[in-house]
Amino acid sequence: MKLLTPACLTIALALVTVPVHATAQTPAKPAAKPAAKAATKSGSSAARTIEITGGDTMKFDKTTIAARPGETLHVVLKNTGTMPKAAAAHNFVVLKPGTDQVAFNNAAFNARETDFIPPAMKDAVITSTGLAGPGETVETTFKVPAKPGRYAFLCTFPGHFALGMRGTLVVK
Ligand SMILES: [Cu+2]
Repeated sequence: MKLLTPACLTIALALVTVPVHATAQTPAKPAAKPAAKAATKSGSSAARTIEITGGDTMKFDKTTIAARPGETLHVVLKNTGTMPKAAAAHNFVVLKPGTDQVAFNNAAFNARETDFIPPAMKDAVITSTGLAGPGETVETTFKVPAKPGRYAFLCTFPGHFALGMRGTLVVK
């Protein structure tokens, strides 16, 4: 569903131009995508890479990620959509079991300064990425909990959880 004509979109993009956060996990050059996979990080932990996408339909392409207890996952989220970053960016957030997902999302609505991770509930986060605008990729490397179970993952951009942008990390 396209809400904006291409012309509007261009203008919106020009107006928006959200600076790319210079987090350690975001490439320094927003325009140039790394041609090849980033060189293995020093100390190369045996992280298993999971690629996941999210687009303008506000859904992840994977709703289940299976993992072994305690393994290291490298989740790479690509935003395949075209909507301006301020209107629809995506992130990947894994929550601890027992977290009230609705409450978390309600709190996230007002947490734009912290990429929609509500500071008051950050202890509920197992891992999270930054926000990916159209065509951008964000990633996170984390240790899967040792305890088998089902861990919710979601996008905390306002409205996306309600539209179904969520899934389950199944640890067994
Ligand atoms: Cu999203």
